[in-house]
Amino acid sequence: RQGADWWRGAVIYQIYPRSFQDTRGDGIGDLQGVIDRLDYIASLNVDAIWLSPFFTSPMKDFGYDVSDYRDVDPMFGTLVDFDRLVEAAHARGLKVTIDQVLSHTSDAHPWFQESRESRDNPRADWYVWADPRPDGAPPTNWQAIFGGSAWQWDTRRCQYYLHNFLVEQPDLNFRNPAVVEAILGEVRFWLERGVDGFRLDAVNFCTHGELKDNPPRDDIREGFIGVRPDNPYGYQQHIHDKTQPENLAFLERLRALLDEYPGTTSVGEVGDDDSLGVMAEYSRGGNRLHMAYSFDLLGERHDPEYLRGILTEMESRIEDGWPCWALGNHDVTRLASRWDAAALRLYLAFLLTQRGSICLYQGEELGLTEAELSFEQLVDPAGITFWPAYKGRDGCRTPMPWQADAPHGGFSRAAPWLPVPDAHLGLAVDQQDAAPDSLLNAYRAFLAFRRTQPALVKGDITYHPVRDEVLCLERTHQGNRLLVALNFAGEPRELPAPREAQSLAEAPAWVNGSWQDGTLRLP
Ligand code: ISL
Repeated sequence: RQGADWWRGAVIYQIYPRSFQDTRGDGIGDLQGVIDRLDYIASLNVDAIWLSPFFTSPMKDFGYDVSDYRDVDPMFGTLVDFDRLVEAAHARGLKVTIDQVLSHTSDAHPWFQESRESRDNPRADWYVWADPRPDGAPPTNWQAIFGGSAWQWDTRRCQYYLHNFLVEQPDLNFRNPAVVEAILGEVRFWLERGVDGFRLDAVNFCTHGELKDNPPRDDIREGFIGVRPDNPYGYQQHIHDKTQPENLAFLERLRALLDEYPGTTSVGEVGDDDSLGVMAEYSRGGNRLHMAYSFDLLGERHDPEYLRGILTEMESRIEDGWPCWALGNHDVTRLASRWDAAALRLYLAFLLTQRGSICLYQGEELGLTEAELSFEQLVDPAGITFWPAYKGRDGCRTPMPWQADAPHGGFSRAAPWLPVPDAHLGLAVDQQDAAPDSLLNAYRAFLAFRRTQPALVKGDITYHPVRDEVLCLERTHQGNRLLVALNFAGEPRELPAPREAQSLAEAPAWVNGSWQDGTLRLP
C-alpha cells in the first residue's frame, strides 16, 4: 500500500474539519481535533484522509474562499498543528491529502485587494475583469452557481469581475502566466510541508471561456447547487461554459510539479454536463491529474441500471485515466436520506467493489441522515438564497456524534456552529463501536476485506447485464477472478449465476448470500 502509486484503488476519508472534533471549546472543529481522532480514522481501515479547507479565510463559503493559501485559519489552529497532524497521520500509515481551491480566491485575498485598486497595478490582470456593455449591463449573461449574475460591479475600477461562485469568490485569471506561476508556488508550499496529495476544487473552472453570451438552456439537470428549474432566477439559465481546453495546459504544469514529489497524487473535482468525458480527459495520459471525480453518483438516482450505465460509460471512456467515486460529500444530501436508508450495507459493497479510488465522507460510516434545519438555522449561502426549493448544504455538515450521552454528542463543550441532531445521537461512534453488527463495524470489516483482495483494489472490471435488479460484475487481477453480485431488489433474489462466471473455479468470498449448483441466492 505504500508504493508511489498508493492512490490507485485507495480509500480516502473526507474530513470536514469544522464539524469533526472541537478541542478549543468554540463550537468549531479544529486540527487538534483531527489529531485526537486519528486512531478512530485508522480503525476504519482507510488509506488516506482528505481535509476540506482549513486555510485563512473569511469563511463566506466555509473555507472555500481562501485569503491566504499558506496559513491555517486561527479557528482551526496553526501550521505547527498541521505539521503535527501530518506526522501523526503518517505514523498510523495514513496519507494526508488537502483541498486546494485554485480557481478562485476570497475577495479578502491580498491579490484581489491589489487587483481591484486600479486598472494598471501589477496584479491588475490577475482576476477576470471586463467592461460593462454600453447600457451598463454585465459583459455576458453567465450565471453564478450560487445564483445571480456571475459578474460583480466594482466601483473602484468601474469594471465587472467574474465570480463563478459567490460574489466574495472572484475567479483568478488563469490565462495570465503570472497567476499560474503564483498558484503553482502555493501548491509547492504544501508539497514541501510533506502532504501526499490534493483534492482540486472545481478544477474545470480554472480557465474561463471567451467573453460572449451563452444561449439560454432548458436542459439543466436538477440537483446541482443553485442550478434548478425552480430557482428564483428562472428556468432558463446561461451557464458559463467552464471546461476550457486551456485547462489541460494548466493540469500538465501542475502534474509536472507533483512529479517532482514522488508518491504524491491529485484528484480533480469535476462538475460538468459531460463530467464522465471530462474525468477521462483530465486523468488520461499520465501527465495530467492522477484521478478525477464527478457528481454522477451523488444525485438522487440509484437504480442498478442507472449505476451500471454511468460506470460502464466511464469504463468505455477512461482509457488509461483513473476514476474516483463517492456516494457522499459536504455538498450533497446525506446518503442515508438520499438513497434507501435500509440498504446502506449494499451501497457500501457497491461503492467498494467498483474500479477506481473511493472517497468516504465523515459520518457516512455511521449512517448519518440529513439534518432537518429550519431557515433560521441555515448558514450556507446557497441554502439561504434558494430556500425552500433548495435547502443548501448545512444538513450534511452537522458535527460528528462521538458519544451519545455527552453534550453535543461529544463534539464540543460549547454550542456547535450547527446543531448535532438528536436523531444522530443513537448513531454515535460509541454506540456503534459497542455493537458488533453496527454499520460502523460493517464499514470496518468490508474495508479490511477489500484490502486483502487485490482484484478489488486494482483489478480490471467487467459488468454483466442487470437481471432482476441484481448488478453482477467481475474484478480480475493476475488470474484472480472475483464475482460481485449486488441485489438492489429490496427482497431476496434467486437467479442463475451469469454464464460467463460459471467457469470460476472456486466460490468467491461471499459477504453474504450463496452460490450453489449454478444458482445465486441473495438475501
Ligand atoms: O459545477 C457545478 C455544477 O455545474 C457544481 O457542482 C460545482 O462543481 C461545485 O459546486 C463545486 O463545489 C466546490 O466548490 C465550491 C464549494 O462551495 C464547494 O463546497 C466545493 O465542493 C466553491 O469553491
